[in-house]
Amino acid sequence: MHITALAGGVGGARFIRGLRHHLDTTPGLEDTTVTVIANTGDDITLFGLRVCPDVDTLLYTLGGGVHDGQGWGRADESHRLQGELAAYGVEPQWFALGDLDLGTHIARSQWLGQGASLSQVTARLAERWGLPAQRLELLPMTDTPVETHVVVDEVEDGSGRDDEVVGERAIHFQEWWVRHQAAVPAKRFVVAGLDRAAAAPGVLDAIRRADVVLLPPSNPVVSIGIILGVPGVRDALRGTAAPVVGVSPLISGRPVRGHADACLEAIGVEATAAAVGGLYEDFLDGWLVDPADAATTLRRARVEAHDGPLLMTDVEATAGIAAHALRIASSVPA
Ligand code: FO1
Repeated sequence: MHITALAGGVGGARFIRGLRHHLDTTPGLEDTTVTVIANTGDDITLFGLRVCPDVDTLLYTLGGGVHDGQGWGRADESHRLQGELAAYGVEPQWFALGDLDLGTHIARSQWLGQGASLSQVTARLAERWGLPAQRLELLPMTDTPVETHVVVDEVEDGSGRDDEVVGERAIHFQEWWVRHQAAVPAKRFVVAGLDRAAAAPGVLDAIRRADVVLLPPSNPVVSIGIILGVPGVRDALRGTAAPVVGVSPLISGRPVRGHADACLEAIGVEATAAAVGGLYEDFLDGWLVDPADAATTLRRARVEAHDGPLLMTDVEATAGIAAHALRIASSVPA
């Protein structure tokens, strides 16, 4: 069997780790191959280095090197180099880049500079993290450089209380997400380069050839939503013979971590499991929500809603969620 999943950062990576654990511990499913299509809208160039946060979160989580408490970055990390940059007053300092993590960004940037594509670079990084041996393929959604930017109000540098709005400005997604913790209202998201991006090699095929397509509980706006914006992806999802099953990223209207509610507010969508499912309803066959949201999820014409515990407390619990999503997929009429 071949499973294809669209994934963003921390939630997506943890879900894929649980999925792989379920497959590896279920007789008959061990040989299942999994293709993960990763969001690259979070990517940022810092200090001349190309940083791909969602790809790296997937690499480290699936490869066993992630800082589990954070969900991103490396375990046993140090920040000596960042300290040197701070001593020199090099900006920005609001994005923590650890010494081990910088190894990934230097390797990626060197290979990109030598003409390798992001897909080729990602495959080389995945090799080191042992993903092929786990029958896991990690594809960036596109090889075209794209970046999500957030449009916010530009205010007069006043006292801070009654600042007068004098316009708008776009800041990089990471500045909004990390430096401002999404506390500055996002007026809209703009993904530079997405309209002329081509799906990376293998991405559309992985959707069309899949036996099952899964949407992990990733951010529906800035992760899944960005992947859906790659030309051809949404059409492939609508056209695939495979059942498409998603897992709600909200429990009782709240994201377990991150700022999905702030992102949904920015696009005028209510922060409910039903509303998020509605964002995917043109291709979704099944939608798994937490029991807390079971009553509020409207049964859409063609989307079967199911409920089950969605808190990914550990790998076993996450494996159970993945198993439930696969059961839903197998119950979808061909
Ligand atoms: N998230 C933070 O909240 N603070 C950070 O300083 C930070 C640094 C960072 C460095 C590399 C990386 O791959 C991810 C990093 N993240 C950090 C997480 C990142 O902002 C988010 O995981 C994704 O971009 C959104 O899913």
